[in-house]
Amino acid sequence: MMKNQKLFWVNLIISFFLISCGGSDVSDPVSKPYPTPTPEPNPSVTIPETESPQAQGATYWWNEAVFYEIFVRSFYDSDGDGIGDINGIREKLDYLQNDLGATALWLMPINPSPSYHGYDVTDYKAINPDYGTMQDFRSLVQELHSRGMKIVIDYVINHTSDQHPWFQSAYNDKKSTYRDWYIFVNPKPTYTGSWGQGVWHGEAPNYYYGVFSYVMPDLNYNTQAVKDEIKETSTYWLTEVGVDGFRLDAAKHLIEEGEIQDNTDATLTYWKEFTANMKSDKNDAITIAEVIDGSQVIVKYINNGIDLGFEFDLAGTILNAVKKNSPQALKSKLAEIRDLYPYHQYATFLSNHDQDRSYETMGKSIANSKLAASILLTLPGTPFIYYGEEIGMWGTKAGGDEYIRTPLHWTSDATTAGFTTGTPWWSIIGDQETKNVATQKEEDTSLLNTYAQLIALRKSHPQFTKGTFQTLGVSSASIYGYLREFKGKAVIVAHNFSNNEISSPKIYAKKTNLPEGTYKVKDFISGSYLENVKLNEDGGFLFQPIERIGKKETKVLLIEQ
Ligand SMILES: [Ca+2]
Ligand SMILES: [Ca+2]
Repeated sequence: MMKNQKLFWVNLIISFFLISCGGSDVSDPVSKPYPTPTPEPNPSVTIPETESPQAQGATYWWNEAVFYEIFVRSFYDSDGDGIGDINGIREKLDYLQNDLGATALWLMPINPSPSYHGYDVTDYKAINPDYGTMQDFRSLVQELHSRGMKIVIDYVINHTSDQHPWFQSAYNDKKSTYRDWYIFVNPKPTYTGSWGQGVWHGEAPNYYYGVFSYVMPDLNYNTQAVKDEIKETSTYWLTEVGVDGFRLDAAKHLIEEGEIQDNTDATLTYWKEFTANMKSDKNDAITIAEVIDGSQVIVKYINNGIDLGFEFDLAGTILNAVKKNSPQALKSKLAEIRDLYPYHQYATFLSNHDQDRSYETMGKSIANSKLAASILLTLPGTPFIYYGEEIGMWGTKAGGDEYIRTPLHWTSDATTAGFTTGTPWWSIIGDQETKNVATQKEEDTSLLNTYAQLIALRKSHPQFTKGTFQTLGVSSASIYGYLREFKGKAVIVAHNFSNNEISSPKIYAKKTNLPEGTYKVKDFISGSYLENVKLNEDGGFLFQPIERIGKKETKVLLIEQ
């Protein structure tokens, strides 16, 4: 007792001393004052070259959009048959718009199809009866538009289903008017497709071409009637149903030139014609191409009328960089992309319905998932979020693609996850106790609320959507810092890729587009103002705005005069 009493008094005296001294020597790092900022480039410090400010370019509505990719079968079931449907999407629009903040939807195929995924269509102008009716879809489009949201549908026109009446007629009747809508040959050629797959299917004398599968015969775009039909179909969806554009499935496989089957000149020419027709139907309609290829190839499509292409290499690079705790590869990939594409004209994402879920790829780490989301939502380009990514759903393709397309977890319910009142079409994948919308909505620091916060930040600051991008110098190789600037307002984003906390990083730029002067610095997350930063006549600066950046943490600093 005596000893404890003595300790009490010692502590009290120390506490009093520290309080009266302003706590400057307290070992608790939380109360440590910020290091003395260096207000302007210090001549004694050699500042390494940093990237020059980017020039501003034209942007479009989709540059301000945040897209959400929906597999309708797995999103939400409105009628208890265990299959997600169009009315289910309508019921969840408050979640998408208000809780998450998405502004546009991409629906995976909604046309009738014999497969569960729908990437083999049997009627291009109808709705899959599993998902509802055309009236349901029209109501969804109407409601989205009344909310100021956009909708894009998957347009799967490289091939049809082998069950499509066109193909049935063409295969069974050599004299069919649909015979030249497909590619029939006899004898069977010996060459294979670009990944070694067999591309010739059927039996003599009806060998036919199908780049993906015998159940997906390719349409023959050397036949004018096919082009006319597909053009008329796109006009129907744009002008009569009112969709805002198309995600173009398998865009690089459209027209073969003999054994050259991918990315042919004829394919590029076709898209140029297709997009021109589309814009004459609806001038702000968007096309987003799925070209699974390198950036150098994707950009050819952008230069031939397509609005956006999914940046597959960038997606992989973001996930790898986060997993490997180093931003270096991401820095060079982003520099390449910015040089290659028209200003900001690319679609960014982490993973889609054809890839292992991003949470899985990054080692099932919520910290990694938050960092990846922070990168995705602060970069230029148009971000796409794959349903379930925002709550950390897992799943790999190893057992089949169904495992990356399982029902979305709305609640923690063990058998339905709140997806249906019936039996879900595919089992709940698990982890729904915490990886569900209802639970994560209630937790301020959940992955869902991290997405929501970043989306809100992006939408309220045009620096992110329309602003320039400039890599900053940072005193640690584990931190990736960049400046996004628009009309004299800027944001500094700093991501710590390492698994260690980093103290007092220096952040600098030799030159920026910002005018000389003193700027306020606000930490977006905490809402508090830090020390001001002074910019020299070149807009250059060197400062130490933050005392520390936690492991895998992102700091967002708003810089305003
Ligand atoms: Ca249903
Ligand atoms: Ca083709």
